[in-house]
Amino acid sequence: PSNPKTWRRPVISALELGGVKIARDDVVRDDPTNNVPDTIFSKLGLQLHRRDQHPLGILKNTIYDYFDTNYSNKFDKFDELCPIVSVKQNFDDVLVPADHVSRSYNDTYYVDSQTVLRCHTSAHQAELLRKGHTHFLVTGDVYRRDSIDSTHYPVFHQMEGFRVFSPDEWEASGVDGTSFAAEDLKKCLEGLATHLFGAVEMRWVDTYFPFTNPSFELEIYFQEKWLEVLGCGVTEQEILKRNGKLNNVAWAFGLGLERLAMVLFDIPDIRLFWSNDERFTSQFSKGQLGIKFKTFSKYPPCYKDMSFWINESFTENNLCEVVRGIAGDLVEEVSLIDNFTNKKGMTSHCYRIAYRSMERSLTDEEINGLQMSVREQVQSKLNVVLR
Ligand code: FA5
Ligand code: MG
Repeated sequence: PSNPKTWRRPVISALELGGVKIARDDVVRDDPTNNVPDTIFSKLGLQLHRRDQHPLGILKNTIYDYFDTNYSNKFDKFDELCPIVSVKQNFDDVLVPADHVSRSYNDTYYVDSQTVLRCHTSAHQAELLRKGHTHFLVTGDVYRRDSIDSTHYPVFHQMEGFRVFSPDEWEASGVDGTSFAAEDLKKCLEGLATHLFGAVEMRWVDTYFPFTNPSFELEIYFQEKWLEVLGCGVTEQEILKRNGKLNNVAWAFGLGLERLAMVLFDIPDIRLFWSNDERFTSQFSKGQLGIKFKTFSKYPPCYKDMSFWINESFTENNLCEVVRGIAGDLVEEVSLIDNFTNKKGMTSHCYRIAYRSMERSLTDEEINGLQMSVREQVQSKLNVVLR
């Protein structure tokens, strides 16, 4: 079929999330404060992390086992919290500054000016603290406008961990609460990494998050590279204070389930997690972490280049959204391959789009049809001038 519309999955008009019915029109709207496309709405409610035979579900259950065993079932587990949250939950409650880039329409999906698709599971920390939970794990789908390549997808999954300590737990140790929590956190996560990977090379990198201090990232050595798999740290006192835990200290972490699953199962491309192809889904079974994915023959990619003069409002995330809106999961990567500014101050970008299906070979006709639609929409929606 050369008409790109024909391979898009039909968009359903409503879905149920944690028992609540959500209409498409409540999430996708023709309204300047809404930037959620149908491609994203169609992912809401799929809950890959709740499928026991799916790599993400298998991984989630294995992490649950680690916490159940080492903390005698003390961690409360949540994996059905609604991904549609308020700006307050997603940003304010975790002290994200008012001018932080992550709040922009370019980075986050807004349902309306006060409501977003959560961009991290940290959005649930405050409410769970207020409800009195002191040890918890939150697993869920998270949404980010982002570039396109084999390890980035606009929907992925995180697991948040949170542990509150009371004064008697660190006072006896002779170190201050913050150092005590930081050390406990690192021990917990190193233990988890060993539980998942066996012996593996890992390293801690200092970083920054608005909601933790100190903050760290854990990297794992994989395919000759260091891969960032989680962020974590000692929770800012302000968050505890606001939510009824004035005299406590706490740690928190947020791990990327796809990143870990790609390493554990040898899954080469993040789009595969969304595949319904039996050659993918049939390779995994409940409780089995060790299985290595056998790639079905890789179909050849097809590259198309496109150059245009940009304007001030151009962003790569907007371009990627247009391309994904047309080609869906047939697009593997969008990369900037040339960039220059002429004497008049006009800037030209050349992007290379890699088209590849993981399930079949694409015909020239199909790809040309896609590329033609991409060119048309890039021009009409992004107001750039094709060269
Ligand atoms: C966060 O989202 C923080 N909320 C994590 C956190 C929680 C820190 C609690 C401290 C305390 P970050 O944006 O780095 O941080 O994402 C966390 C992890 O999600 C990353 O380490 C990575 O494994 C994964 N991740 C991030 N972006 C993507 C993406 N586009 N695709 C797949 N995985 C991603
Ligand atoms: Mg990070």
